[in-house]
Amino acid sequence: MTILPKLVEELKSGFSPIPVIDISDPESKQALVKACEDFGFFKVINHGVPSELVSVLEHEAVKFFSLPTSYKNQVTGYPFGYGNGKIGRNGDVGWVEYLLMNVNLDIGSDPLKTHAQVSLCRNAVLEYTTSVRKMTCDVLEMITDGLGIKPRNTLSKLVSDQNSDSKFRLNHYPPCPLIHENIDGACNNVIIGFGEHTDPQILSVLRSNNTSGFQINLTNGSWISVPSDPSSFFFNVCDSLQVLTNGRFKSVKHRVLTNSMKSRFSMIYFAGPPLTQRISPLTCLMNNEDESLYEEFTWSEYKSSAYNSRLSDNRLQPFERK
Ligand code: GA4
Repeated sequence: MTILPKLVEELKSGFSPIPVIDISDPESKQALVKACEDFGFFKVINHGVPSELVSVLEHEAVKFFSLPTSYKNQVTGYPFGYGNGKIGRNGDVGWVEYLLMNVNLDIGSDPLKTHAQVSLCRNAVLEYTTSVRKMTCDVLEMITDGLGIKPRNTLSKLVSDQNSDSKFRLNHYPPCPLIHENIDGACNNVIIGFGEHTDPQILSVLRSNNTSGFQINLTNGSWISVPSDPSSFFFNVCDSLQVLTNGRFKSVKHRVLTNSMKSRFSMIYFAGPPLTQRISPLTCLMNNEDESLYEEFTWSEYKSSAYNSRLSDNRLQPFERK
């Protein structure tokens, strides 16, 4: 056994290497920084988000996805609204249906506004995202403390700004009965729910029901499954936070595999900055001899570039300094 023998043994025994951070404990800040450096991913417990907000929203999501397709298809307004099978506009597909919306109702269109039957869902989203945004700001402030950056709202203010461009996504991965046959005749279920990608924003916050399928890519290139935990939140470091830390934090590649038996429901809050925000490495994190690895961009420029990319593209590459 040559490949990561310890990790393989640990995974077999049900152990998960994913960092678990108790954010009610101020001592967790160093562990948080380490998780962002080593994995770009961590699970948060003792988060303070009321479980009723989660269950009300999950209930509304299940109700929404069980509506007739003809109704769901009316919730349009690309890139927002309802989508089924297609991800983005550049040919990516997945075994998933979703509802994507702006968190801030003052920016862009609100695809749910005109759909009476789903306005309940919108109310649940507002209450949920308000609470999850607060948790996200707490996490960002613990991160700045852990990095020794002052003031402690250096990162959280990008997300709490009233013009912050944050998105929210409900995903439904229906059970996928398709079985793929390998060349040697062995069967395995390898249908992709949502293909591998990194998220463009600062942090994204995922909560799912008890159906597994989510995987992250480790820095050595291997994929590991993230055991589902409906009472916790999973945080991804996204591209913009990688740039703000000049590559010290890793924007984690992730994907979702389908399950042949059970539906997976997930809700993701994508914490983004205001459109006009300039993104470049924080000078307080740079030593004299350090050079910026990236050209400065505004969040609006990065988004335009992202929407012209394929899901699995390395979206930061065009912004890397030569
Ligand atoms: C990935 C993260 C979020 O889900 C998302 C996605 C967006 C979309 O589904 O509209 C993108 C994808 C995501 C990055 C590249 C482009 C845009 C699909 C796609 C192929 C809402 C986001 O902000 O970027």
